[in-house]
Formats: sequence, C-alpha cells, structure tokens
Amino acid sequence: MQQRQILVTGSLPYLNADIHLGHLVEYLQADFWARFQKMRGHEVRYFSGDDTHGTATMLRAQKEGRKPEAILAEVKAAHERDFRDFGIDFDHYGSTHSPANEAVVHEIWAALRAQGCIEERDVTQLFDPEAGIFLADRFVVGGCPRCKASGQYGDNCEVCGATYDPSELIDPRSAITGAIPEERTHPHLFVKLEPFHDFLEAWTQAPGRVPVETANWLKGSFLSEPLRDWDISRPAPYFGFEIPDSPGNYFYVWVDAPIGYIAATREWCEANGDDPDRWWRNPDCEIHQFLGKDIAYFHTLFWPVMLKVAGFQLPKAVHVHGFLTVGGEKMSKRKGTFIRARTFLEHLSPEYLRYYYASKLSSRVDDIDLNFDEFVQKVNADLVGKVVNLASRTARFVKGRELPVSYPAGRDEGLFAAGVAAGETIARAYESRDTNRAMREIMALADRANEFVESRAPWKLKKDPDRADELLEICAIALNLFRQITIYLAPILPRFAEESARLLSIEGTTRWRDASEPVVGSRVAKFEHLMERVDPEKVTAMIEASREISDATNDGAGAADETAGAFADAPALAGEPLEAECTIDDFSKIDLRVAEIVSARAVPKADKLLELELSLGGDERRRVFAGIKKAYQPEDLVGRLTVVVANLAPRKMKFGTSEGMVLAAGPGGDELFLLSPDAGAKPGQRIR
Ligand code: B3M
Ligand code: ZN
Repeated sequence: MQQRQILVTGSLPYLNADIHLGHLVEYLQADFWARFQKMRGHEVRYFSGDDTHGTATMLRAQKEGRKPEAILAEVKAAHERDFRDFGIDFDHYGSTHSPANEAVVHEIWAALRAQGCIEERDVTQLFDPEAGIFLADRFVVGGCPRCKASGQYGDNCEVCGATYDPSELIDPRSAITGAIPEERTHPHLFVKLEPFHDFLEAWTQAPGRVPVETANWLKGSFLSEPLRDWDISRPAPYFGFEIPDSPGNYFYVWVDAPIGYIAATREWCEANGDDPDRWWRNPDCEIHQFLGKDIAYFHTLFWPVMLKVAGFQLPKAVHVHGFLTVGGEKMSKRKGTFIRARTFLEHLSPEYLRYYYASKLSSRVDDIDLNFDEFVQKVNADLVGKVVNLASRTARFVKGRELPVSYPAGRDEGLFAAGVAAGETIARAYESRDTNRAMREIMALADRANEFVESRAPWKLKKDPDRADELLEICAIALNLFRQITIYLAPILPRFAEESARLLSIEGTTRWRDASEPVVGSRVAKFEHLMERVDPEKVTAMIEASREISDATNDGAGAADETAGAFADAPALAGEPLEAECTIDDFSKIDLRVAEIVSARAVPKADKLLELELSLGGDERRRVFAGIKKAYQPEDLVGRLTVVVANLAPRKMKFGTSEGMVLAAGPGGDELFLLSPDAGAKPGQRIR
C-alpha cells in the first residue's frame, strides 16, 4: 500500500464558549479518522487551535478589566485540557492570535493586493457613541419594522421572519450599552469574489470535494447568482490583526480564522524540523477539513479563494457534519442538555461518548441525536456485554500461562480468518467516515466470537484437569479474536487496544495490519477490568449538573464573533424566545426550494398518497410521497411549480423512500391547496 500524506483539520473553536458535546462531534469524528489513517501507516497530522479575534473578545476583556491575551491563555488551556481528556490527539493546537498566524495573514493579504482582488468602498453602519464602536447587526436591538415585535436583534425578526437593515428597527438601541446608535460611514475593504465564480463552481462541485448535500446547497444558493464582494475589514477598535497597508482597520475575524490552520502547521513544523510547504504547497499532500454545516460556506467560498490566490494547496475534501441534538431537541441549558465536555468527564468515561458518537456518525451531513437511553443501552450492550466480556470470561482461566506457539486456526471455525477479511470492509467504512457501519461490522465479529466461547464453555473445561490444553486453545482463540476486535476499535477506543496488548504481553504501538497476525507464544497477564457499565444515575446527575435557570446565556453550538455567541455578555434587552418558538436559526435550517412536478401518479392501495417526481433545477430529481390524492388528479399536477422542503431527512415509507415534502394548506382530505410561487420562479431557487 502506498503511503499517503494527510493533513487533517478540525475547525477552530471560538474563544467565547466552553467545549461542549456539540463541539465534540466534530473533533471526535476527525480524531477517529486521523487515528485510523495513522494506524494504516500513513503520514498524518491533525491540527486545530483557538479562534480568538473579534468584537466579542474585545468586549469581554473590557468587561473583565483584563488584557485579551490573559483570557486567551486561560481559555486555550481549558480547551486543550478538555480535548486531551476526551482522547482527541492533536499533533498541534494553535491559536489565531499568534505571530505565525499574523505572518501567514500578511502573506495572503499581499497576494490578494498584488492580484488586484481588493476594493475599497464606504459602508454606512450603526455606531454606538458611548462604546465608540460600530455595531455589527447582532449588536443592535429594537422593534421589528414589519410586525412591531419588540426586542429583535440584528437584521431579521424572529417573530415574523422579516429581514431589514438594522437602521430600520423601531427605536434601535445598542445591545452593548443601550445607547441610541447613530449612522456613520467608514471605508471598508472588500475581496471581489465574482472573478472566482467559475473556479469555485468547479472546485466545490468536483466529486468527493464536499458532501453532495453541501454541493447542491452551494449551487442552488450562492453560486446561482453573482458572488457578492466580501467585506473583510473592521474599523478600530477591534481585537485582531491590523491591516498592514490600511492603518486603523483590522482583518475581520473570519479572514484570519482559517489561516490559523496553516499557522498551526507552521508552528508544528518549526518545533519538529519539518517544512510547512511540504503540507500546504504540495499537491501530494491530501488536506482533509472537518467542519460543521453552519460554517461550510466560509470554507467553500472565501477560504479556497484565499488559498488559491496565495498559491497554497487546496483541500482535497471538506467533510461537513450536522448539528447535535439531545433527545431530539436543540441543546438547552434550562433542560440540562447543554452539556459541557468538563461536566461529562466529571460524571462519565469519555470512551462511552467516543463509542456512542462513532456508532451514530456516517459520511452524511445529517444532524445526530444523543439519546441517553440509547447511549446507556449501546455502551452496555456492545462494549461491556460483547467486547469486554469476551476477554473477561476467558483470560482468567489462563492467567500466567503462555499462549500456544502456533495459533490453532483449524479449531476456530474460521473466525480469525473471517475477521481478517472483514478488516477490509471495516477499513473502507472508516475511510469514508462511516463509523456507524464500521461499528456494526465490528460488533458482528464480537457476536460470533461470543457464540464460539459459549459453545465451547471454557468454564466447564476448567473443572477438568485433563483438558487443560483444550482450555488453553479455546482461550487463545477467544483472546486473539478479542485482540483483533480491539485493533479494529482502536481509532475509537485507543486504550482498549493498549489494554489488549498488555493482556497478551505485546509491545509496541498498534497497527491495523496487526489484526491479521495472531498472537502466539506470549504470556497472558492478569485481566484488569476494562470498562464499567454506564450507570444511568450518573447520566441523570450529569444532566442535573448541567441544568441552568435560563437559556439567556446560551452560546449555542459554534457561535462565533458577531453571531449569537457575543450575547453571553450583552445586557438582556430582548425578551428570551420561548423554547417552543422556532427561532430564525431554526427556521433557516429548513431548505425550501421551488420544485417542478415532472410526473405524478397515484400510489396503488394508498388512499391518500400521490407519488411525485420533482425537478429541483438542473438534473436534480426527487421522489416525494404527498398526501394529496383526494385533492388532485395526478395529470393536473404535471408541469406545475410548488414548494418543497429539500433537506428533510429521507423517510422510508411502505411504498418507497420520500426525499422531501411538498407544502400545502388546508384542513386535509379534498380540501388541500398546494403552494406555488408566482410566475417567473425557477425550479431549484431557494425560498428566503
Ligand atoms: N470559530 C466556529 C464558530 O465558533 C469558528 C470556526 C472557525 S474555523 C476556521 O462558529
Ligand atoms: Zn417582525
């Protein structure tokens, strides 16, 4: 197998938030993948770091009367501790507030300037005269100009969904000081993106570059119209890097944040005598970026342009994951489901979460749900009941004895060889980040191994001194199967693999190919208990410990500067939205599109359903089952435009899978009215 050179990144968590279970989805997924690749013998580095700049950091430092650097150091140490304790094995964890990062920012900036990508234009924005700062949209609060709801932040109304300019708010106030903001004009610097339209189209739509869902979303939204210039400067005061040839202006946090990936690599190279260009200017190096769907567009529009202009290597793949829900709902501080990494560690073993996430994650962008009943059940049934059990019920019978000098392959019903063969399937699943599949395959091996032990009943042989050799043979088989399974689990549960090596007195690090070599001749050590069952009471205690009075300081998953996260420090001028309400963020998760009905037919034996084939523009087709049979004749629908929820998780129905949902009004039965856009709308257009 040819050795690959692979650079893995996890997105840079923002300074303002403690690491919580939502963050961990990503860092664990990338960690599983990086560890797997390392075990396969590839040259792999996994980098991340803190995202530090922006107004939010500045305001926090002011409020706490400290230097931002002091806060940075404290937060970085806490983040690194949380990651380490969850077994997330970064080769280096950097910070965007570093000399290395500033140097790369300058390099990229020089290239953007040299290639004529920058334009200066005046921007009129609200200004807080008391705080002396321009107010990003999220820092303005007032009444909605349309529905008059009070306490609306920014440029959209959470009540009626209207979008507007923050200056149109009724009685606008600064969310920082409560002062009445003024309009002021300041020159800003923009990156012209439209000249890169074709490049971005080709790059994002290349097979395997981004998940299909993301590629389609980009194509149907940003790439379907001329790309708007990107405003990359912020006037002082701002915590960040000053723009070298534009004094008094600072780089917007999202400029230097992704550059932090390169800076982290440089710092690591510096410390390890390696050449950063071998990683970032080398077409043979595969760059794999893991990130959440909320920040996919930063990484697939702005970032590739910066890389390209400055001659850096573009990522081979951007692996986008969904959000974490807990018990089917958004994490909530009030309900105790907004769980910090640290709180989890205080109650439960990190390995539980590593395994549970692995069993849930696939290569899809879908959100994953943490369901605590399932969590307890899965960990106990799979890890304790199947894997640990395999060793615990056999090792003790042969403690201190040596394994036979050759593996009794003829006596194991072909199980070890079957495990070797399964290794390739499992590796393919890991490679495509389908750890759900990998875990199922591995548990199937554990099931078969346990059946074998069951059928040989070593506990009975133990009683018969004449059958000691047979006992040893059976235990050697079981322990080798255990060893094989723990190697396959090692990207998820590295400690397990180490323990199994220790149990069989083997030295050295675990490699994937060790799974095809049975262990022979070495001594069986004392079996140490590998894992406790999850105690549901500890789960309850963890939730209790996470419960807070209100969600007022909910900093959300992945909240960056100038987005909701900044509000942790803002006075509560706005009424808190009720949890049952759908926030604008919730709503914006719904991808509504114009669709053309290209064919329609009645579903036989279903009295309500029509099967529709929808076109979402280009050659994107969807099959949707709609309960509108009583209201429409199929032939009347063909050629008509309607509205479809395009990112609804596919639903398996008796008649097939429905890949979306069309929208209709009315009480039901024959009184249903399909929604349609006005004439002129085109299939695939996003509804906003
Ligand atoms: N800091 C994610 C967030 O906190 C953001 C990621 C930067 S990756 C370069 O929203
Ligand atoms: Zn409104």
